[in-house]
Amino acid sequence: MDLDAVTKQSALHAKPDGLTLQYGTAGFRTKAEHLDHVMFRMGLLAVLRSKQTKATIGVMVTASHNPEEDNGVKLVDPLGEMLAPSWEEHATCLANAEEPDLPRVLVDIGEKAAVNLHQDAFVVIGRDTRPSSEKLSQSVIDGVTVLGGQFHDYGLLTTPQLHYMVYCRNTSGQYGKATTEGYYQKLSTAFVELTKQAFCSGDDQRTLKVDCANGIGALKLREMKHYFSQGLSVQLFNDGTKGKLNHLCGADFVKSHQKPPQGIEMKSNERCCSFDGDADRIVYYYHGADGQFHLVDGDKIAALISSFLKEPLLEIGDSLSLGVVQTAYANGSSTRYLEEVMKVPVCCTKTGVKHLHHKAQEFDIGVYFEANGHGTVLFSKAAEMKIKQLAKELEEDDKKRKAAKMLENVIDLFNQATGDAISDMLVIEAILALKGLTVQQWDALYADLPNRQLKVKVADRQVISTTDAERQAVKPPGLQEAINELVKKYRLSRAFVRPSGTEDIVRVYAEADSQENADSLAYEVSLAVFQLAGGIGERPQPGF
Ligand code: 16G
Ligand code: MG
Repeated sequence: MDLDAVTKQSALHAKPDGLTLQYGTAGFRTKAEHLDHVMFRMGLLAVLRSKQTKATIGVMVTASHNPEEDNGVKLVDPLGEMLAPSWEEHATCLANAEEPDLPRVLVDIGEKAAVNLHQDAFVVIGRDTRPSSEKLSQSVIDGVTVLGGQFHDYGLLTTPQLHYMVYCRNTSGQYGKATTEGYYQKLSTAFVELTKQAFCSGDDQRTLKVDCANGIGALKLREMKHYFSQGLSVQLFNDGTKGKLNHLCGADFVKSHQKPPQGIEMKSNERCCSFDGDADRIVYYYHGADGQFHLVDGDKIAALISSFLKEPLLEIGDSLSLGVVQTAYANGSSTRYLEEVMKVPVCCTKTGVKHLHHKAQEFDIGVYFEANGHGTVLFSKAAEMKIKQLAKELEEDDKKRKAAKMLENVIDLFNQATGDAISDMLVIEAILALKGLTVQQWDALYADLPNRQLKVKVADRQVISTTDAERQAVKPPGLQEAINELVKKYRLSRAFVRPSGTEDIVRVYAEADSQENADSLAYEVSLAVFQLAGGIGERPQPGF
């Protein structure tokens, strides 16, 4: 390592004194103007990680669903997965080192992680459409080059596309071609194959309105839609030509406000969906004939997909295990439906894709979705091989072979590297077409329990710590007991609190038998947090 060169270059990306940031749930995220040094340093870190793993590492510049003024960065590990936890710590140390300490911290990481500095390094970079992203990705490149790493800058990409590129490059192209063209082709081919047997129930069924959150999803879906236009026609809204990124639109807005985004025309019973700002989340929704808004969220996506998968899996023999992974935010009705009606095992993990992803790997086929629409289905290598073999060796008209073929296309259609709004959308559309289901019929799988999410400002959100997949607060003393007492007051109720991993706030979740009760419970729990966990600013108020 040429540490003098690092020091010189770093002076051009100097860290503001005293600023400390944490590698959070999905990397660093804050106001874009505070991130130049972090980007440069993540370029450095990506080189070390690449040398250590002897593989290509990805760096994505995005702040997902957060406001346009924010930005962020996360590293992608060799198999398209989130950065390993021990390296998150290195990332935090490196980002927070004061300028004079930078070389020492860099050497330290190299030693602790046993990095062979003579190894070559290769880093791929992608960015979203934020005005700040281009300059920030240049800072990443500066970091990569000063340590002698090679790089390929993909420019504008969705986050899942960058994960895909990393995965392709580290499996010598076996997973697919590491280009956007390769991505479009792989997914579209699987989609077209899968929907071949679909009963064509008129044009209405094959049209989908997509709110792209004024983000990167619009650009990529516009490029891609010609590849699958025979099977599905998508109409893009909030495509970035007018509105502001994530402003009053996008999956996060729709899910948290439980209302439609601005900028989309919805007729009753039309199927619509929203992506978030970097296109790794998707939620569906529609207006019922009664004019009411209906949200079809990540939990219902998981229910649709797992009920669809059960049939072909049974057909090929039931030796492959199927499981669903959720977080504490999963609606109680969805968990009950999966366990009691579908008879599928359900696990609960902490919030954040890496936790779900990890747990899903314990099954042959692991369906994981957060309620906010972030998720995918993972097939173990053994399951994939078994399915592919059956699809090849059985007789043409064998029912078992048809089931295996269908599963094979499903494997190809899911972005196995991470949750992906585009890939999930195509899977959902294929299932609806194959099953001849309308969005209302899908929504009717079960009825969501009314729920409410709130935020509480506290002086230090770390005073709250949780256990049992964030469903129980162990600190501060008395908080969990207070929550338990409040929950007892309502029917079918549940509530939990957790410090956000992406914002400086505490999140409160409550559900109950009616919206009014869910709202009251959420308010009362917020008040308990405010009182027991050092609330600041205005006290929580009742009513929404
Ligand atoms: C990040 C996570 C998302 C999670 C959210 C929770 C990834 C790629 N993204 O956006 O999965 O739902 O954080 O945010 O892991 P919170 O901690 O602020 O509630
Ligand atoms: Mg996102």
